[in-house]
Amino acid sequence: MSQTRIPCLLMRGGTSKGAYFLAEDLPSEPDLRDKVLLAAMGSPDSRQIDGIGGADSLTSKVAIIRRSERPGVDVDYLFAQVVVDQPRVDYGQNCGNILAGVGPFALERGLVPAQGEVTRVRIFMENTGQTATAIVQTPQGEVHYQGAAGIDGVPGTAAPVIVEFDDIAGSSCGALLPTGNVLDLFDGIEVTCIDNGMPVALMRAADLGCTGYESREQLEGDEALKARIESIRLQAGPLMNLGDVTRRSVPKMCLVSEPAAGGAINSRSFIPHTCHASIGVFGAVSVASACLISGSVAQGLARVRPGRLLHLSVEHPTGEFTVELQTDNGALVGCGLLRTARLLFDGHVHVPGFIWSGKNFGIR
Ligand code: NQM
Repeated sequence: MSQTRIPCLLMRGGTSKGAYFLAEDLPSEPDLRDKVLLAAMGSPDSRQIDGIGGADSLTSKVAIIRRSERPGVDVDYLFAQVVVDQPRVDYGQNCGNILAGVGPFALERGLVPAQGEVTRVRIFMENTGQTATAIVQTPQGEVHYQGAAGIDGVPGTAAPVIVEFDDIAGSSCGALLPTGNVLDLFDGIEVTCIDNGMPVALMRAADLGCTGYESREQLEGDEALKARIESIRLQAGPLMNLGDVTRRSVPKMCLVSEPAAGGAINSRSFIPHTCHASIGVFGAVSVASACLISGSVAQGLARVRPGRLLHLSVEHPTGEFTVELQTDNGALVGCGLLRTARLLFDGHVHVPGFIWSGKNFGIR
């Protein structure tokens, strides 16, 4: 046999899609593992024609999961962004959408037993060193995928996966406001740099000559705008403690404007070079958090009712994303959100044997 068969579940997690692996089914050596992931997804190639990736950064994602040895944690989850058109796998960011499939995967693979109507799965997120709890529907002792929960950006409805976070401030940058300022000035544009789960640089859409309500395609096609945003990103990255971000997928860049559909704020996010079809999970948490920070570019535009438990609707190109924020004396103390996930395919992905001959070459 000239190919190596690797057990893999293909799952939709929130508004993303990815390949989910048990860590033990992949090579343990990181460089070899990256070669295997690139081959599995079909990168580098803008069409990913020779792999199972979907030729879009939102569908070229991988979750690597193992049983955890940490106290009070069920599984460790490492997120890998397989770059579509470059031979590169990026571990420098987390993904909250793919996270939504980690609880179901852990149950499917027997890493966690079903506990009743719902099962709480404690997940250590290796990319940022933080912990989340996913609440998965498990009536009759198995994962239930059908249900009535809808999320914008995904057709139809499915079973809810509630995800709760302990404390995700400064996940990658070390502080909620990593530059030490609420506002920074780059190329004459006021920017709020924030990290509540995801490093994001927020700008007022109007300051960049946009309405903020443009379609993804319109923004994608505006090369001059993208160049201005990239210039700001390259300056913001080092000040956010991310170092040189030329080849990194963070910080995400987000244009904000007043809500247009009854939400708290309107957004268009670049992740970082293409415009998101909706908005990333942690990206939305960071944008919602900025709405509460006095003097931020978001606060002046946002409509937020005061309270300790807030539901902030972040509008995006295909609808909205509601983030639950818990506050205490004005400080953020926790957050949660609703996602759905669905198992799409359970099988083996095949990679050429010359890339990796596998642990049990040809016998799985
Ligand atoms: O922000 C896209 C996505 C993401 C990441 C990206 C995400 C998050 O929509 O937590 O979910 O920002 O590259 O999957």
